[in-house]
Amino acid sequence: RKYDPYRPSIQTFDLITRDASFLCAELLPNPAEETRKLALLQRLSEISAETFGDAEVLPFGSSGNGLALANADMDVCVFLNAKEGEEEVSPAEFVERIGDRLEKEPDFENVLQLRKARVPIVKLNHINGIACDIGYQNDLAIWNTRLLRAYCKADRRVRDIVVIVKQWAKKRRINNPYTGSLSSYAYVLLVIHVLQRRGVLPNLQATVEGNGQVPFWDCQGFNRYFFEDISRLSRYWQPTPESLKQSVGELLYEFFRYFASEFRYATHVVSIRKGGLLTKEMKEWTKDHTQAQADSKPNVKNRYLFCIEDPFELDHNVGRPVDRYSLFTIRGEFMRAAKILSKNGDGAIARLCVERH
Ligand code: 3AT
Ligand code: MG
Repeated sequence: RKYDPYRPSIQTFDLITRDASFLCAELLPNPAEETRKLALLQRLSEISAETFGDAEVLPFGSSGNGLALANADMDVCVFLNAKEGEEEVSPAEFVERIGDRLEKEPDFENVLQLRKARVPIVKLNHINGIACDIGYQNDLAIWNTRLLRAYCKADRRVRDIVVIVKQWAKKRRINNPYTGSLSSYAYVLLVIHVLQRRGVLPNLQATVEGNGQVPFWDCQGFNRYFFEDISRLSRYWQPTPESLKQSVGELLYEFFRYFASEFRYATHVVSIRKGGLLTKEMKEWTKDHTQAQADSKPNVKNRYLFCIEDPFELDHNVGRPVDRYSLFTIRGEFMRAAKILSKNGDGAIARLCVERH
């Protein structure tokens, strides 16, 4: 580990840990909200079945991985089982049919069909107060949700750290891929990366039983294998003794310090699949380029300023939305956060998450 002259004392870390745990308790959704989400899921399952016949509706993102803040959107994905001889429903057609149907239902509001998006979805609000995005046949999203959930189960500190980082990113306005910053999904990958480096988390995609060969479990051409049965993880992997002593406060500080001053943005790629760093050259992620999409969808600009490899879709940079300007802002926020946590533990978590205007 790099020598750090600003590293705060154990007492400071303890204060940060205490406040982080209070804030987490405040930010997590209450049981009533969980119940409303389940009811909405049930409702969407019925409507999908009535519209398409054989359909399955699965939650993904934070509603599926246990990392939701209160009032978070719910992401769901619909899977259709086409009968033999039946034509498959295209994403655009799916969005149109389910969107038209939902518009007629009295308990749904603001139904918006995004048919031409790179990933077509329907956005809506349910009158029980939950906002929801409905996607279609996105197997990889289900698998990356399960991977994140497994990491979350592997160590109890993960959830608290992620919740604080998400709250910080939202309040500091650097949690919007549409305006050049990062998705929550990206921040979770960054947290896992730092915890892997610190020996707190294993690399579940390299953890195998038996003879040590990583199997290939195909999902849309990518390997979706990972060690998922966390109750049996201790047979194959142990956290380092040092990592067991680190508090949430210390690990939060480490997270911000790492991306403020250790990570080399110009050359490195964060890869939780490798359990460490890759270089942009190894991945040939050196030149920005515009990628044409099928059927008149808008082109996407691939940028490689902040490189975060998706754990399954290896050619996908989850940091793609980041441009020169937003990178400057995000790095500035990492520095601000590390500085706040290195000073005075008391009240640091509140200062960390002060709203930026
Ligand atoms: P919030 O609680 O909504 O802030 P979340 O955990 O639901 O956080 P996102 O809304 O960012 O996270 O993403 C929802 C899911 O969509 C997570 C992941 O399965 C998928 N996803 C999001 N962004 C990407 C991406 N850039 N690449 C691949 N999958 C993504
Ligand atoms: Mg979400």
